[in-house]
Amino acid sequence: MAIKHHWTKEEILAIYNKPFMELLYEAATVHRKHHDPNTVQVSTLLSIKTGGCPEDCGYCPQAARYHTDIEGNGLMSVNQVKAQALRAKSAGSSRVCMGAAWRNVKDGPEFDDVLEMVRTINKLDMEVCCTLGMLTENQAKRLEEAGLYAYNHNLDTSEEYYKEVISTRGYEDRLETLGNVRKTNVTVCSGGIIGMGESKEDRAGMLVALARLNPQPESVPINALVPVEGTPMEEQEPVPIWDMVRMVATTRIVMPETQVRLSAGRTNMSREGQAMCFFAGANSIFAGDKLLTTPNPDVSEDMLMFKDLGLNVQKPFEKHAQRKSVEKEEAKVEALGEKPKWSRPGHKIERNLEAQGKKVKA
Ligand code: SAM
Ligand code: DTB
Ligand code: SF4
Repeated sequence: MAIKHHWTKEEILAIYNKPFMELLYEAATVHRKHHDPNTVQVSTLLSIKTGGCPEDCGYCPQAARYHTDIEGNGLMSVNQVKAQALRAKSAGSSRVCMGAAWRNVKDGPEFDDVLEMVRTINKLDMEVCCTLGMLTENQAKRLEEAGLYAYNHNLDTSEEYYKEVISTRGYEDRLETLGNVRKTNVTVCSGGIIGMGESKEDRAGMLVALARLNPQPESVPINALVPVEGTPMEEQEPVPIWDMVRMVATTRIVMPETQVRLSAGRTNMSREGQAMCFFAGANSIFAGDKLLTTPNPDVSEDMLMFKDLGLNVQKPFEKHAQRKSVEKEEAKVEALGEKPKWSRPGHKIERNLEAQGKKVKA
């Protein structure tokens, strides 16, 4: 089935504003067509470099200019990271996402260490994701060579509202990094935050920007703002669960193949609220008692919730394996001289065909 990219803000807003039950039903229907509704991916976050960031993101406790209580650290060692990854694996995680409070990646010994961390986690048979700020094309390539599976770089909100939240970089900078990641085989993880004082139009605007990417991001994290004392957003009201479910459902409908991740903010959600999010199409969570610097539900509580809901934990590289079988199908169709219907320009499928010496049709 062809993926629609040319969504308008009005179309997405109309979906977001549907009567709740209709929205839920429609999203659940799309979800079932594209995913196993009883499987959820579990990722673990690891803050490999905490605090002291020069950026001014209004939501972020790690920005040096805000006076928050977090304890800043230098870059973790490869051994520390390996130990944490093993802990995450034994707790059931299939992916480790390493976050650094950097504006952008700088070539040098610290980046070399991060590349070694990527190689090390890869050897543990886990998916590795990084979120390190802005990247050049060459840095994206080096991460790819080290075996990076995904790069997280959020658009966070609409282009219009972005200026209200961050002044030290622009939307274009974010899109440029996403473009650099897309030049490699590393999958793209990009989403945003709700509850920062943005309008519904801004929420729809962010989804337009993400859905128009071609290919759409392989994963989209939906965060509810965790208001942290000392940041400009410390007094924001908590996100109503209905808004979270609407946002997840709308994301699912406009990006049907994407893995939608219920990200920050789960400590404020009931199990019933989270169950509605899973029904509406969320199929990934961050597990572990800490996100990057703020609390997250207890892993044992999460596993109990999975048991009660009959949810299974996705195995590492399972989605990748699915993509591989699509590649095989494409290669077969290509061999017959037809243009594959699901071919995505510039996507790894086409590059793989090229690598196999097969012609990719325009
Ligand atoms: N420095 C890198 C960057 O900005 O891309 C990577 C780390 S940054 C902490 C990753 C993401 O965490 C942000 O894009 C934002 O979506 C999310 N985040 C940060 N603080 C948050 C908060 N208080 N509540 C919810 N999400 C938050
Ligand atoms: C994402 O979208 N959410 C995660 C991950 N990507 C890096 C980070 C959430 C951070 C929440 C605030 C904190 O713990 O510092
Ligand atoms: Fe720095 Fe990332 Fe936090 Fe912004 S979100 S202040 S770039 S760590």
